[in-house]
Order: sequence, then C-alpha cells, then structure tokens
Amino acid sequence: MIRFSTAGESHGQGILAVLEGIPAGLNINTEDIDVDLARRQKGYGRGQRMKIETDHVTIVSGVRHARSLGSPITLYIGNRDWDNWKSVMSPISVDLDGKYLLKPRPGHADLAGLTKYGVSDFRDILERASARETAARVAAGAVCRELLKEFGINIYSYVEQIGTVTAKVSSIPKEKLQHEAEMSFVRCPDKIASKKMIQIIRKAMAKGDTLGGKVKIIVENAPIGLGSHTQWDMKLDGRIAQSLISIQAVKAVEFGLGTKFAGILGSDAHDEIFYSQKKSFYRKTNNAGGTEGGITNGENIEITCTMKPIPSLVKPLRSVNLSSKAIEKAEAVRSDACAVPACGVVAEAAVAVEIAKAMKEKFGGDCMEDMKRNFYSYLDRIQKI
Ligand code: EPS
Repeated sequence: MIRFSTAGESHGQGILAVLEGIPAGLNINTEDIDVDLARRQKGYGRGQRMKIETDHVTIVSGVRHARSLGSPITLYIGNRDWDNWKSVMSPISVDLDGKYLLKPRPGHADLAGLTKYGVSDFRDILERASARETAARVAAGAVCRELLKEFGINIYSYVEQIGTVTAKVSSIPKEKLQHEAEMSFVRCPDKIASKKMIQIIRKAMAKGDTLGGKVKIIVENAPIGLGSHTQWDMKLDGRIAQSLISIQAVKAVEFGLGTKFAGILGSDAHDEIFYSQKKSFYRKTNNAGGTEGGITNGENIEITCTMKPIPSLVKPLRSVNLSSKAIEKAEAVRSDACAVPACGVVAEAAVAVEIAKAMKEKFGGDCMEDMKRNFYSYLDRIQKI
C-alpha cells in the first residue's frame, strides 16, 4: 500500500515526508523532485517568504544510487527561514518574554486549534496549519509522478479563475494547455486572462488583500479500472476529493461538470458509450470527468478545485484579544496575495499520490518489474473484451 505522512513546522528546521509502498527499482532523482518544488514556489502574488526559500529536497532514506529500495522514502526540505526563527521555534525552552499571538485570524485554524489543543499562544497551531506543509506533499507527489510516468500516465494543471477573472480555454488546443500554463506567471493558458489576473492580484496586493480562485487538474492515460464501486472508501473520486480538500484553503472539489450537473437533464448529463476496433470503448464527451461508480472509465480524469482567498491578511479583520476579550484587529502577518497557481502544483501532487495508490492496489508488485508485468497482462486481458 502506498501512503505518506508529513511533519514539520512552517518556521522550524524543515518539512519532511515519509512515503511508503513505492516498489523497488524506480528511478528517483533529487533534480526531478526539485523541479516540482520550484514550480510550487512560483506564481505572481507570492509573498516575502518565497524570496527567502529555495526549496531543495534531501533524500534521507529509501533510495540508493538513484533507485528506490522498496523501503520508506524520507524526503527532507530545509527551511532557510529557520535561521530567523531559531529562538521562537526552539525545541528547547526559551523565555519569549510574553511575545504570544493572542488575536486569532478569521479563516485560519488559530481559534479552533488553540481551544482544542489547550494552548495559549496560537503560534503552536499556525506553525503546522501553514501551507508551508504543502512543500512536503509536492515532494511525495513528485516521486509518485515518476512512478506513474513508467505507465504513461501524465498529470497537469492550470489556473481557470482568479478572483473575478475566468480563463477561456475552449479555443486552446488540449495538447497545448499544459505547456501554455507552464509559460504563464499565473499558470493560466489563456494569455489575455493571465494579464488580467496579474492586474487584479496587483490591486489586491496594494490593498493588503488576498484572492482565491479555481484550478483544473487533468490526469491523462489512467487505465480503466482504478478504484472500486464495491465499498464507499474504495471509490477513487472520493479518495481524490479527500486528499484535495485537505490542501490548505481548498473549499470545493468537482469532477467533470461538477456543480453544473444540478441544472441539466440526465439525457444531457451522461457520456454515451461508443466502440471502434481501434479505440475499443470510448466516449465523445467527458462530463463525468473520468470516473463512473468510483472507477476510472478510461477517459481523462478532470477535477476542479476551488481555493478561498488566503486568510493571512496584512490588513486584518476584526477578532477578539484572548487575554482582554476586547474586539481588536487580528494578528497581521506577511502573506501571499494569491497562491492559486501554487495550489495547482500541490493539487497535481495530491492527485499523483492517489492515482499511484490505486495503481499499486490494482497491480501490486514489490518491484517495478512485477508491477509492470501485472499491468501489461491486465491490458492484454481487457483488450479481448
Ligand atoms: C508558505 C509559507 C508561508 C506563507 C504561506 C505559504 O510562509 P510565512 O508564513 O513564513 O510567510 O507564505 O502560507 C500562508 C500564507 C498560510 O496562511 O498558510 C509556503 O511555503 O507555501
């Protein structure tokens, strides 16, 4: 079984992921993981922190001579900012002279977290709730992406909306979307919308405000038959949704037409089934977004994620001082004005882990050779249907 967990605080020494279940014999290079870490740091609207960090992975375990061993893979990303936070974040007791965070920020885990965990300084909560943790998810996702590449599966994303600006992608050829998104400062393939997005981010930034938006994630070439209809927690769409909604600030996840399904007739909603000897079974539409009954149906998996505006505000909203109970402005902290482009990269990683998990479940194998043999034998069988 493939699984991973992350550890680390935003301003601690570093962030890490422990990834288990990757078969032995997969080529893994730090350079490939660093490419995705760098993509996560980019995007117009990122704040001061991204100027401090240049994320780089150190592989601590599970890989020898650039090949996976089948044992847990530990991926470590040091925080450069740690140098500035050594005393605030010290694991050894330090007198902070009453410098506690006492005015919880609306939209963050601050108030609920400190209530639940019985702490008085909500830095104890925000350090782990921070989206800095997504660097570890991206590293784990990058390894899973390498695994999926071995089976011809490609995952990419693009920004569909930031604030009130929506991209028009229908006139862009599908095979160009990935490249155009990578070329854009906001990871949006529509050049005109990209410019407008940059303008509204600039305006929000000037006002000390933040913006959310939508990203689309596409999985190409996933085989038919991943996930299962037989149990609620085996449905692949449900599993992908859980992993995406757990990304900081993501508030909605849709597959295919998503919420648009509410307003159309069944006869317009579902993707009719066709057959040709060359293509086998195929669809002319993909309203379902690549899964039916929680199983991949051989079409592209298409997901939309909605991110709320980041709640770390330079010009904060009202809150309550935990000590005096007076209504005051929430703590003001530095922030990204917009992290929607980064969210796309994190979402790709989250989806890569879920697809890799489902691939390992379906095809098993302790080493790549066994997993591939099982995969091609399955493809042989289904070709005969
Ligand atoms: C982030 C690191 C954080 C923020 C941002 C994302 O660094 P710092 O808190 O030191 O500025 O830039 O996180 C948030 C704004 C948030 O609310 O979680 C990162 O590495 O992506």
